[in-house]
Amino acid sequence: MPFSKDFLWGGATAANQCEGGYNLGGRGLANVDVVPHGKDRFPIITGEMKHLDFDDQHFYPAKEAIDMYHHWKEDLAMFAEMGFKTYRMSLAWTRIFPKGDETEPNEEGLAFYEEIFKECQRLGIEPLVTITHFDCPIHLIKEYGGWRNRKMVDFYENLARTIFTRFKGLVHYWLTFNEINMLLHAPFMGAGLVFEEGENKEQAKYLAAHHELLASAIATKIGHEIDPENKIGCMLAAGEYYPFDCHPDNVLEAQQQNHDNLFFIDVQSRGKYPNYLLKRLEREGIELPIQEGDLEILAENTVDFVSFSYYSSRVAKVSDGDADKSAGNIFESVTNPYLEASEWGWQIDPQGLRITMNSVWDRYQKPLFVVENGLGAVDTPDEDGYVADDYRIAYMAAHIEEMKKAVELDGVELLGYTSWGCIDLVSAGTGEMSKRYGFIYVDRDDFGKGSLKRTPKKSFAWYKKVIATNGEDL
Ligand code: BGP
Repeated sequence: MPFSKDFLWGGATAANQCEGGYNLGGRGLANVDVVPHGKDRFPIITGEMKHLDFDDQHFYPAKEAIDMYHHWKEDLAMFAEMGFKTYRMSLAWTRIFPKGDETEPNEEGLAFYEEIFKECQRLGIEPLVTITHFDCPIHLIKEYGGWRNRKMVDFYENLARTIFTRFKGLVHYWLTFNEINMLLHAPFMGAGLVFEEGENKEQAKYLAAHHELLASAIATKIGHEIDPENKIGCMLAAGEYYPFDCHPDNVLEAQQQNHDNLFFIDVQSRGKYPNYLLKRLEREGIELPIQEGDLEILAENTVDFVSFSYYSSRVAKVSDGDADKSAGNIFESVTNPYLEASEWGWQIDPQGLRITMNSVWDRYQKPLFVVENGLGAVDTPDEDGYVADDYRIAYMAAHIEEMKKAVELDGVELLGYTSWGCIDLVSAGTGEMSKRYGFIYVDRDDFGKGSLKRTPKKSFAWYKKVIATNGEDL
């Protein structure tokens, strides 16, 4: 049997994509609340367009999302019915610190999550909690400029200390930042950055990167001090870059693009900035805002495990200006002619999961955790609301099969697997509801219409069987 008996099967969500209740329970506004659906979404999430408030011209899907704020108990019951051993979710920072810079937390927000964790415990589901998933209080963006400001480290530390203390014994698995490398591609989502006219954008991103890495290390330290049982991980938007062909230029290009993604994890897992990054930043005249003592903090507080999302591999080619491009997780890549693609143009490469797992394992020699993987597809329910999503089952079975090989044939150490969007939720990239990932259909459309009724899809029963057989029966 490739997977250990305590292998953590489950599913993943993020507060901003499912919770809703944006103005309830004393919650403050967050960056993700004001990101609309539609054509302005992309310039906003990349920090190119300033949009920090609601207006009448846009629809804001995160405001209500799938209203998990009111449906969480029913949703957890369905996850338990599938046999989930773990449930990955994130905290809305603004439920706990509505503005972000308060010293005292909002009790209502803490109580909300405490109830969820207690219910998880009752159901035998181990929560896996992402402290920040594309989430930053809007007040911290307006007042401090987001993560380019070092004060963010203190605010995050306060958040981390508060939650580690309050949820001690209820939560044992933590991720500090979702897809930390996404900061370079979606800086408003990843770091609350909105670029000023004429600002050196690369410089701003690396200021934010250092501050997040430092905050992550400090949180890891505090988490371990408060409860030595805590397992704290980093989280990478993974997907190996393949060279377009064996031309050494393309092989080198792939290596360099892999470096750009991996440097965050190098710091979090190995405890120091890699030379390749320091040399490049030096050549480009970009400075890291390292202060006395920072490097020691990074060195002394590395993560316990390395988690990642995997949707596709990527392809690197020098001077790829005229190459065919395929859509991907926020950023596009050169098209791989050997692969099919999803309806949203994301290429499908199950073997790439095995390849990626091997690379990450070889590099860090720490247990891995696949915390996102899945297929965003259009689902068409029949008159009873049932979706026969064989395409999703095929996608997941193929990926789990390759994951199995990585464990069984290659000896990669793996803690668990949480599929992305185990219940339909709002897409991070597009803001659509129609890009569905779930085992559970949620009746809601791209503009917020629908009853919010939950209905198991065909994949629900399939995943239940996968978990029951510990991945044997796919
Ligand atoms: C990752 C994010 C998730 C999720 C997923 C799918 O980048 O961590 O939040 O949304 O991608 O992307 P999308 O929702 O754009 O289909």
